[in-house]
Amino acid sequence: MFNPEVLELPFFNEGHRALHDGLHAWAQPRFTHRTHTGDVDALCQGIVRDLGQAGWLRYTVPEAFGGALPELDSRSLCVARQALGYYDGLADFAFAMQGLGSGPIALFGSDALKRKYLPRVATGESIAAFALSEPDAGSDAAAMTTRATRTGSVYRLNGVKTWISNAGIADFYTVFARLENDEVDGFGAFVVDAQTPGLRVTERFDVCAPHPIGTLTFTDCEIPATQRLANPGQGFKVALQNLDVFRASVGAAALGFAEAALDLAIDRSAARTMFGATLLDLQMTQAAIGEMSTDIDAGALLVYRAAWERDVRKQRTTRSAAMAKLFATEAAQRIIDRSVQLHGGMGVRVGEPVEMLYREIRALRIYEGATEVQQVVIARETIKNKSGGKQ
Ligand code: COS
Repeated sequence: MFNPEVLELPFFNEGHRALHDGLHAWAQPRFTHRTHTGDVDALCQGIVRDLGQAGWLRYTVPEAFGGALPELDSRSLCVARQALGYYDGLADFAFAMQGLGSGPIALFGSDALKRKYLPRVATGESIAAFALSEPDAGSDAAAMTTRATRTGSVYRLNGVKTWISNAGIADFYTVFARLENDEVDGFGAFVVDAQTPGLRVTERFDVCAPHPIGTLTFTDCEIPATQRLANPGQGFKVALQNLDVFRASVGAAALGFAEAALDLAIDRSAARTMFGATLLDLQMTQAAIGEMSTDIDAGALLVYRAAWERDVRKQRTTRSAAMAKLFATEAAQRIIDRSVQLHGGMGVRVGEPVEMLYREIRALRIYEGATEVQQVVIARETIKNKSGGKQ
């Protein structure tokens, strides 16, 4: 469970502590075994509805549009994802996607777009999605080929987006495309309603920790210019600034997964007898637990530094958010793998919570910028800082 001493650090205020306590109390009885059976779309829609009704999704939008706090608060997003991740990967996913999908509107939308979309995201009546990746443009996001061709006050979208979480259940998608025939070159960002003619979900596929995901195809899909976020040409920045906010929260979810794995490892080791003692009595086990615990605290410090810098210092957090995601997700993978090892055969038995964690953690090292992308981002920022911003 979340080390309560972390919450006493100066990164946090009473609101964060109350959010942490309230969300743990809410989630604990609901998500008991990490696994779900049944249709993943219906499960996810149900979790969004429940999160909305309980008021937790209000942390994904600003107060003026139905949210809990005046602005998107990175520490609250991280506290919430860490708490939900502790109990259930799908619950974390459902919460996170409301934020990632609507974040570009909260950060860059006109007041009219904010009024139109955000209140229903906060109540869970509307499901959001973020559509950046393409079959040939994942890590290299600027290689995207989806086009938005302008004719007067209308854009026509053509192209394919894939790896789109919530594809098929989302009510709207924030979509990024290369501009054509516009006042400037570069990229645009658009809010596209799921029912817009010319937008189809052309593929659905399964991933190792099930959640709704698939491919979207845009064929002469007409979008009024009023659905554009920011000025023409600013689309790439919209995507990357949104990712700067949510990358730290991916690290927070990984921390929640890792804490669950550590607790399971301790419980299992204490219960398991071998060589005339418990597994927990063996120093080899204690060495593992010492490292797991240290990695979790180190990850928490990086995650909450990034979130605090954004909330309090109001500064761009590209470097610290990349470090938080890189370290916390890689550490969580190591921690969960060790927990599986301490479980022995039980660790690979399908349906065991630790086996589910092993599947849940894997995608976090890939989505919202793979580990290797974070390494490049950190290196670039570090080199730039060293040369006094002259690079
Ligand atoms: N915030 C705001 N603007 C940013 C930014 C950030 N964090 N990072 C870069 N930019 C701006 C740059 O300043 C530059 O602007 P100008 O053209 O005005 O100078 C522009 O964006 C392009 O930046 P850059 O040259 O660094 O882009 P690259 O194509 O070299 O690559 C990476 C940037 C690799 C970092 C980017 O493509 C990336 O993050 N890829 C991963 C994408 C991802 O996370 N995919 C998962 C999808 S969500 S599941």
